[in-house]
Amino acid sequence: MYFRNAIVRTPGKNFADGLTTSGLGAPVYEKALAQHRLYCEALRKCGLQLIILEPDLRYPDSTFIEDVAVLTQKSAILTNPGADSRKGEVEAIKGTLAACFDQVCSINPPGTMDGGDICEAGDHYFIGISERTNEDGARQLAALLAIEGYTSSFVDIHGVPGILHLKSGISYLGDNNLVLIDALAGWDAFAGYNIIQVDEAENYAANCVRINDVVIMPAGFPRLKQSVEQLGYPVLPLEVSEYQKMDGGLSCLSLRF
Ligand code: CIR
Repeated sequence: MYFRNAIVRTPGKNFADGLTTSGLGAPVYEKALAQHRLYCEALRKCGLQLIILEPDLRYPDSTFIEDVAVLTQKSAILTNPGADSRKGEVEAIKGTLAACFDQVCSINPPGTMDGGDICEAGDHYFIGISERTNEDGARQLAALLAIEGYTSSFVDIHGVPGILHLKSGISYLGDNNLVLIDALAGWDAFAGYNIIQVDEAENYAANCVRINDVVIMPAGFPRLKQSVEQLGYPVLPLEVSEYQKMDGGLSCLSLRF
């Protein structure tokens, strides 16, 4: 998929009040802002035009904008985030997405979904079933995707330690290449792909993003960087330590289309 645009939301000064289980300590706001600026710069370097939304202090997690929508070639699908404190983020992004997409639909209760559970792999979508995305939400998304001609499969990640969302442990790079953490490697769900297995010590980097010709990846994970470079993708490492402290990965900081 070729991307031209991305939507991001600058973190608010109460960013540290968001949800986290990482135990890595509180993020430093000034550092988070600086990392966000560099993230935006990296997206621009990859050829994207940015829509930068203002911080929304009502929702400390709203910088993790990927969780509120699933974007396809034809439509924006608003999610219903699994965490109560994040549900209002959807209303806050609706207008922006309606201005960008002719077709906007929704995942409705009792279905829940975080965009971080949805991994696009060409014409196929892996839909993670997690603490945030339930089966009802997954079925709704599968039906919407089928109308657009996409296939999908469910991947239940309950019981996979250390990952909040499916995409915390998997990234599709294109060309049949799938980055996977150890705990997911060998699963039938991913048979037939060229698997790039992540060393356990580098699990956080499994959430990387191919944007046009480049793969952006958290800085500080040299083995995965090398494996991805060996496949022929230039890697752009980015420092995202303050987002890791809040359980967030690289992908969740933008909606790309
Ligand atoms: C949350 O727990 O919802 C946020 N603190 C982190 C969300 C990260 N989202 C993502 O990786 N897709």
